[in-house]
Amino acid sequence: MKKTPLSLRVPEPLTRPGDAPDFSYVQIPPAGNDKKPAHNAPVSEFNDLSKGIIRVLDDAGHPQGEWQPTVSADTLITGLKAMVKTRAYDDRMMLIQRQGKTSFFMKSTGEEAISVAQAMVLKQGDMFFPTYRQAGLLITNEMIRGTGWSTFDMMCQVLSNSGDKLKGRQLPIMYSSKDAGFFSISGNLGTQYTQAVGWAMASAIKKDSKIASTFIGDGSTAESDFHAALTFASVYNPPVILNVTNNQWAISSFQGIANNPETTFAARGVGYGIPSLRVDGNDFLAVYAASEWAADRARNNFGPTIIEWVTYRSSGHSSSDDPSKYRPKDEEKAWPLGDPIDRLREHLIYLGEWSQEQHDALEKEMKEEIMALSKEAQKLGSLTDLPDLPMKCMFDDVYKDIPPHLQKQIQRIERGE
Ligand SMILES: Cc1ncc(C[n+]2csc(CCOP(=O)(O)OP(=O)(O)O)c2C)c(N)n1
Ligand SMILES: [Mg+2]
Repeated sequence: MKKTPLSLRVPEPLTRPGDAPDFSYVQIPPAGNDKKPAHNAPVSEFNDLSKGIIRVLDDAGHPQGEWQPTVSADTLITGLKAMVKTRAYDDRMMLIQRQGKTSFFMKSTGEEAISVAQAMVLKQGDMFFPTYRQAGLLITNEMIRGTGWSTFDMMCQVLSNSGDKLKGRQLPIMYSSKDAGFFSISGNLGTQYTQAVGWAMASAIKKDSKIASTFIGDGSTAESDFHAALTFASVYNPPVILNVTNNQWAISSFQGIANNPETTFAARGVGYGIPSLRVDGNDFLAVYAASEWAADRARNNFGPTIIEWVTYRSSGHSSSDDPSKYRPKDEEKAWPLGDPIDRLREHLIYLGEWSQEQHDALEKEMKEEIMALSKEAQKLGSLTDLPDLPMKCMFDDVYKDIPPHLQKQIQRIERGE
C-alpha cells in the first residue's frame, strides 16, 4: 500500500510587503446580528457568539440590536476624550523616544476603545492584570476617578527620571499602580493571565465582591500560561474577565501563527466550558456592552468570560520595530472595522451630541495638555539629561529588611569608596 508522505501545515500570511492589503479572512457580520444571552446561560449558547463578531455600531454610526448598552451621551463623550488623550500621549511619547530621551516605547493606536471602555465599566477596587498595550486603563482611571497614576507619572516612568515612581527598575511603559488596580506589567508574556485567575480565586475565597480582568495578545495565547489559567478558570469558576486582544500581529508574526484557521481565539474558551464572546474591538459601544456583560456575570458569581477583541495594531509593535519589513504598506487604512475614535465621533455626531468643530478642539486641547505635561516631566530628567539620583537609591524598596551584605555595600557608597 502506498504510504502518504506526512507534512505540516506551516502558516503563511496572506500578504507581504509590496502586496495590496487583504483582510478577506475577517468575516464581518452586520451590526446588531447577535443575541445577548443571560449571564448564566449554558456554554452551548456561546458557540456562535465565539465565532462571529458582535457589533453594535453599523457603518453609518447608528447603534443596532440587543447589545446596545444603556449609556448616556456624557459617558460616551468621556470615553471619546480618554481615547483621544491616550492617542495624544502615545504620539508624543513615541516622538520623545525618537529624540533619544527614552530607550523604548509602545503605542496602542487603533486599540484604544478596548482599554478605555473597560476601565469605565470596572470599579475602584477591581484589579487589572494588563499587558503593555493598555495605557488607556490608567489614563481613563485618572480621568474618571482621579486615582492611581497620573499621565505625568506615566511620562516620568517612561523617562526613568527622578519622578519615576518605579525608580528606573522597570522597562519604560511597564507601569504599576496599586491605587488604579493596575498590576505591574511583566515583560514575560502570559504571566498576568495565571496571576489574574489566582487573584480572582482569592477574591472568591475571601467572599469579597471584587473582580479581576486580564489581557493577553493573540500571539501570547500560544504560551502555556494561557492554558493553565483557562484550566483553573474553567474548574473553579472565579470572577475574572479574560480578554484576548487579537490585533492581527505579534511583532512580525501574523495572528494565524498562533491559531488554527478553522477556529477563533474566543472559541477555545468554549472548549474549556467558559462562556466566550468575539467582539468588534473598534466599536466603543460593543466593547462597553460586552465588558459590562462580563463584569456583571462575574459580580453575580456566575464566573469567568473570555472576550476576543477583533482589532488592528495600527502602529509598529514597539519603537524597535519596523512593520514595513513584513506587512503591506498602509495596511491599517484597509482594516475593515475602521478606527475606534472615528467611529465613536460619528456616532456622537449622529446623536446630535457632538460636532466636527468640537472634535477638532478636543484633539487640539489634548495635544496641548500632553505637550505641556511632557515638558514638565522632562525637567525631572531623561536619557539625554540624566536625573540626579543618589546611587544608594538602588537599594530602596527591594527588601523589607536590607540584608547585611547589602548594608555593607551601602556603607561603602556612603564612604565614597
Ligand atoms: C515569554 C515571552 N516570549 C517572547 C517574548 C518576546 N515578545 C515580546 S512581545 C511579543 C509579541 C506578542 O504579540 P501579541 O501577544 O500578539 O501582543 P501584541 O504585541 O500584538 O499586543 C513577543 C514574541 C516575551 N516578551 N516573553
Ligand atoms: Mg497581537
